[in-house]
Amino acid sequence: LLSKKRRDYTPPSHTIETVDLRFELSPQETKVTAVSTIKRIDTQSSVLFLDGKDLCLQSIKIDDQILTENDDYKMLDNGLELYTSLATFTLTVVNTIKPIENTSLEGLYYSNNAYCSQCEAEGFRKITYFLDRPDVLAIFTVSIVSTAEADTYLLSNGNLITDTGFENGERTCVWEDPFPKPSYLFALVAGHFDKLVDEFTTQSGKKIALELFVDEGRLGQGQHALDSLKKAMSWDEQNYGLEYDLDIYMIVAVDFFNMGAMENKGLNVFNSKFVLADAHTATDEDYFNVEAVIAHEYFHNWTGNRVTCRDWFQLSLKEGLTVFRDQQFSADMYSDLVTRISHVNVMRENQFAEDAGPMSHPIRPDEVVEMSNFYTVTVYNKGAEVIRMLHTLLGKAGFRKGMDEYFARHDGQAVTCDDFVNAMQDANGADLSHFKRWYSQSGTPRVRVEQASTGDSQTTLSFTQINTPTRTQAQKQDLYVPIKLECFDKNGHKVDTRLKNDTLVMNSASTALVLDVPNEQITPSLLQDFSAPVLIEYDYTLSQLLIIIEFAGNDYAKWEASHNAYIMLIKEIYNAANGANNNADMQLRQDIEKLATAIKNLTVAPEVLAQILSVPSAESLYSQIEKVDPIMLYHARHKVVVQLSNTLHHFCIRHYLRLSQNPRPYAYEKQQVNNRSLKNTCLHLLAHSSAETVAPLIALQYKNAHNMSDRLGALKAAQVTQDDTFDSLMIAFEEQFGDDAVVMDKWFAMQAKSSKTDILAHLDLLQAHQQYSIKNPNKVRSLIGSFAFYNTLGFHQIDGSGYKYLTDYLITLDKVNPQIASRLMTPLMQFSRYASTNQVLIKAQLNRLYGVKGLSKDLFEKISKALI
Ligand code: B3K
Ligand code: ZN
Repeated sequence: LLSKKRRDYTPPSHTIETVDLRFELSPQETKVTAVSTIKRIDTQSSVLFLDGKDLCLQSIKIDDQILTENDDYKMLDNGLELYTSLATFTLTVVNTIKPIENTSLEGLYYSNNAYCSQCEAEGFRKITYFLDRPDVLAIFTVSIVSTAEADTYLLSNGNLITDTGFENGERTCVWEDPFPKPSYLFALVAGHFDKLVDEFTTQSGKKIALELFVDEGRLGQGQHALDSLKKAMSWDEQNYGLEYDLDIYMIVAVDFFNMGAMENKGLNVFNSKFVLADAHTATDEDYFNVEAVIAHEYFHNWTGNRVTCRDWFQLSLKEGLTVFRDQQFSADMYSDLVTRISHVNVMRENQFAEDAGPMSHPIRPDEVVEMSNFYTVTVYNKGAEVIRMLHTLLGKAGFRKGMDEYFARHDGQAVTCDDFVNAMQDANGADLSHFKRWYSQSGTPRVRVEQASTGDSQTTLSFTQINTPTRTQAQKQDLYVPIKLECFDKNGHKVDTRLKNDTLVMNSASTALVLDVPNEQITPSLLQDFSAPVLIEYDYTLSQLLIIIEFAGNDYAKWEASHNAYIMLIKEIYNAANGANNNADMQLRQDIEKLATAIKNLTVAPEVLAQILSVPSAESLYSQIEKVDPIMLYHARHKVVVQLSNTLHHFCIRHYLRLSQNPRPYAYEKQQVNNRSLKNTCLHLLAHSSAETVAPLIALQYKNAHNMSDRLGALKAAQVTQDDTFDSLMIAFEEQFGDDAVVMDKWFAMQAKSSKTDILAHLDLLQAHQQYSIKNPNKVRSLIGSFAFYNTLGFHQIDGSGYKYLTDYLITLDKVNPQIASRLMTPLMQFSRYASTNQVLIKAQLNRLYGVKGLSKDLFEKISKALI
């Protein structure tokens, strides 16, 4: 399979200055006419290559001359080659496409009675022949013609300049986007929607019309999205001085969408999951996510659209930066700590795994077969961590100066990650050449921290980076690693480290820190706030972790220490199950007792306590144990949770009852969210205890729930108890929400995570459910995705039937939607972290998949990497 390499970049031979697109819509066959004004850039060039895929060409013209195949142009597998030496010309291409047959949801597709487009990264070539690359920026004018009166909205980017209304059997709307943009930012949506309108006045006094389009009957679920948009708009003005630039901002919510949302200029398309929210149907977490994704797409208007990527290897230029910006925004809107913890968990559960597996790549990849495969946690989340380190190193004001410089230099351009770092560097007079290695190096650095006496009264902490070779990079370099830390003495007093901002900056492979306190008294709290995307290796004792929990001045450090304590205990039980320690159970009881006492003594905010009471997921533990047996790890973790639950029973009951009293009408506001979070964390933990008092509490909470957070909280707790309550609540849930597609995704996910022994037969039944469709990515992710990613006992069955089930599904799904199939493959990709029995079983399935004829590029790229 042909791969593209970053180092092979060449500028385009031609550029397209303007394009007039005309769509004559029909689900079966839509006619597309593209009239482009083209300018030759490379004066040597007599060939223009245009990308095209799954298109039916009708005619092609240069200026007024109709071209003939083979003489004037040649059809190739992936586009067409046009022979011309003209310096400027007008190209007219007419072709047809079949939206209704497009189940890949890339290009223009028709689903739920509406047309919708998705062009990033390389989907525009499925609409017309074009220079479908991000460094060709054109001014788009789009005419949409519909003969269906039911299509109440015909939308595209920019401003509506003509609407003929429905007359003589058709209607035409014309849109003009004054900002030159690459083809991946083009969008078209047409169909019937309900519309919610609002308004925003920018800091310079310009009025912007805000329009939100949702399925009929769902207007009541749209206000939170619009409110979030307004918050994001003012946040970007206040924090980065960035204002919106068109007169109108439209968001459309659709049920069939491959990812979360898409930042098309002036016309965002959203997965309805990230728009629709009301108390009845959305949890606090859903509210949080809607706000974050709305903000993310809005922030792209500057970081992505006004300044875009030169080529797709530079994807992190816009994604890492925009994720960092949305993380900052979420932290400001809600809670710094909880926001940070949720993003750190993503790094540890998903990104570290990706970076240790066959798909490991730098945040700026060097080689790509299918670009869709590189919208990864590495490019997005590790990319954001790299930006965060820049922010740490340059400080808030320095970072802002760099951003200002970046826009001053590059507004309206398609640029590279280097251009971004150079702007940061020059604006601050800094030397970031060493820092730039983060863009080229893959893998998670480990930082080994050792502590030793220096004389009688001093301690040396030595820090050593270990950068292990990955599949594509045998040689690794040391990186620039900022490590935020505090040290405590045996009384919990903070030791003076003489570090600026409590941050030790490693700018070589190893470094040391000398402290004026004897060795046996020192407890370091390392990598506070997850100041770098690295793994820390330091052998804590439980007493040290308890000191941090008790004395650390910041909540992140307390959470991290409790997290490390859980990991330590789970590992001990896991190893004991291997026969290493017969006293393990007794030891666990004693240790949990100590940990529980420390937790009970804390005086922290409810959301902090909720985090501290949350035992790390099994997934985040995989990177902690070599060749892990997932089922054994599951049981070890479960044992720790049960012990914690029994030990903290009264404590949790007390909090639970206190927080359950006199609920106020639901609002998504800090205090309520934080209290609900602690309440439901307590209930979930209580569900693990052997006390019989818990089941009635769960049932009662479900019955009285007046919002989705409490309802789902009860349901999740019921799932832990594994009794009949769970099944009956699930039936009640389905009766109540059966016709709400977004809510039913929660139900499918709960079903998929069930520990029923006949889970595979159960999954078959669920696939036959009337709400389920293999064509709907949300459904596939909820059911098959939740099973493969989170149902440890079901997926890792020792006869390999879980792996086989997923593989069978992938074979079918790949023909429907390769992008979703490729995402769903992830659990198989990470086989090398499991015990050899599991590895053999997974590899057998990968081999089977490899043998399937006509596999998509998406799957093929991943399997070949996994099997090499
Ligand atoms: N830029 C889009 C992602 C497009 C994915 C294409 N396979 C959404 C986002 O990151 O905002
Ligand atoms: Zn993005």
